[in-house]
Amino acid sequence: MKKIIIRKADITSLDVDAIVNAANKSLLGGGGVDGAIHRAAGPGLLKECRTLKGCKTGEAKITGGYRLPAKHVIHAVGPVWKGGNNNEEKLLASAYRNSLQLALNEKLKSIAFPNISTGIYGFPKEKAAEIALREVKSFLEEHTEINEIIFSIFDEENYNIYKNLTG
Ligand code: AR6
Repeated sequence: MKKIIIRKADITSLDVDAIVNAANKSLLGGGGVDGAIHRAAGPGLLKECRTLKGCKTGEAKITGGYRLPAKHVIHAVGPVWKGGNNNEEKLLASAYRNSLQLALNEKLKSIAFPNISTGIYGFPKEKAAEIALREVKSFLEEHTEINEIIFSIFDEENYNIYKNLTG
């Protein structure tokens, strides 16, 4: 557990090996945390994203960090919540797992996550937090190379949920 850190923070301010973006399938930017990351990184990020040709839901792709303090951005596409019977939970779990696998492949040691899918995409926050924590914990147990996972939390509701779940 000591490798998992819960922080109230704007993810664009974090000096880590990679921040994860809650992107959409186009990977060409949007609102929420995606918009904030693109604004802070500058136009080089969008230029590189255009070369990636999008990304499937539940998967992730990596780019440079450009003007961000973070060295890389891992663009993960979470599911849109459509009531819960459309594989949403599995797809959210894979978005976290695939992001961590990419970080591992690139030998990254510190990774910060936003609360994927819990904003515009409408995934219930408590359920999303349980999935995120479960996936991150089991990945860290299997892969000791990763030093630190930060949950960079923006809203009070998510912050309280994570604090309660991690004691
Ligand atoms: N730092 C950390 N977390 C943030 C920040 C920030 N600067 N800004 C917002 N959040 P959302 P989604 C939190 O809507 O639900 C975009 O248009 C926010 O409080 O950004 O996965 C994409 O292009 C919430 O808890 O992402 C997609 O089309 C969390 O980030 C779509 O939104 C995720 O909220 C993705 O929707």
